[in-house]
Amino acid sequence: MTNLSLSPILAALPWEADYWFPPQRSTYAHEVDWVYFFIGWVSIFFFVVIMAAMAYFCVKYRRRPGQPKLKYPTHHSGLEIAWSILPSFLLVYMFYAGFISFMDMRSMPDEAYNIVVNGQKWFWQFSYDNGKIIESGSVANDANWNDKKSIFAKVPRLHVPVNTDIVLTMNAKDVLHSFFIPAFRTKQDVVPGRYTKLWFNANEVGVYDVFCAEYCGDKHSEMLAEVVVETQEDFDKWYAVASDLEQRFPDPVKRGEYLYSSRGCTQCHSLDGSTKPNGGPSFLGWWGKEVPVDGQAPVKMDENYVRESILNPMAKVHTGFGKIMPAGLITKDKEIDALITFIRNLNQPSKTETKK
Ligand code: HEC
Ligand SMILES: [Cu+2]
Repeated sequence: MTNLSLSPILAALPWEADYWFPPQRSTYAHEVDWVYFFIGWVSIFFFVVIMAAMAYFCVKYRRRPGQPKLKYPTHHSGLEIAWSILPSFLLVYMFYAGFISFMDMRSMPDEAYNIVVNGQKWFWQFSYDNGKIIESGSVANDANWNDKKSIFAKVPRLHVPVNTDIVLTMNAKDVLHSFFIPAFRTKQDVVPGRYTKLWFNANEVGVYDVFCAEYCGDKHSEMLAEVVVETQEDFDKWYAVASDLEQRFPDPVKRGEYLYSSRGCTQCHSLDGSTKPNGGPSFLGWWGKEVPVDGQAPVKMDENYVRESILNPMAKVHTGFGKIMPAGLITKDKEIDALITFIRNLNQPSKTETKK
């Protein structure tokens, strides 16, 4: 894209990027490195030349005993114009090279694969295709996470196809975060109340680290993720499985738990009997009991009540709680079934449903 003709030659030299940085794995990574190393080496070159000349002149023209003080030149227009104008070509080139690759990184490609990124204390969430799949670090029972045993076991993974333009539309729920993929040489602030975008085209299959690059509190350093770059074929396979919750979580309790933690219920409903501030009743404790309801006779909390509460939260409002539960968080019958199983199981663990 950019005509930085020297860069392939320089890229082949041992002192270039790979020695200092992670491998260049996006289409624009080499441009970023080129500008960085160009400025770096120009600075080193002039530093060495100027320091050496200064040291040499200090010795050569030092004042010797008995030597009269010499008159020295005060001004030389030709020299001064030369040392102002010549380096300005270098500076203009530095600006040009940086600006061109910056513009390249900041102009979103027209046709791209779109993924929504949510940053919040202290995890990343990736939503594909109208929220059909949410890859989230808050649930650790995805097969992908089980093959790792460290604290990184819950790291959410952003799956993308190789050699494809990907646009991330990003938003933060609480404070400023920053989405940083060192191997792609790209970084973008993720801001509450505003969407920011970032694009990349990964050029090699592999798994690459993602960091939060904006200090966002206690566990900032644990706000990790990974980008999984795979062939279109592998990506399609992953997508098919990931978008089919029944295949991904064959156990309906696990499926219900996944829905609970990925569709926002966690914000208002606890699983331990406690009431969240400005939230709703806990999922633990009411199953099978008579629930007091505003302006109507009490209803028993059973499958039908839970179903109605999810589809039409205002139909019966649990006394003592506000009319704040949004409708439409879960609408598919199968998903509601799984959630009901999860809530029932929480209150009456059944051996058949939880056994491995
Ligand atoms: C913004 C807060 C909020 C969110 C998010 C929320 N709820 Fe609720 N929910 C409430 C409140 C408040 C009540 C009690 C008032 C009412 O019945 O509408 C309630 C009631 C319920 C009830 C009836 C329980 C009872 O004891 O009466 C069920 C079941 C339920 N919610 C399920 C869900 C599920 C499933 C989700 C996630 C998909 C969810 N809620 C998300 C606030 C929320
Ligand atoms: Cu952060």
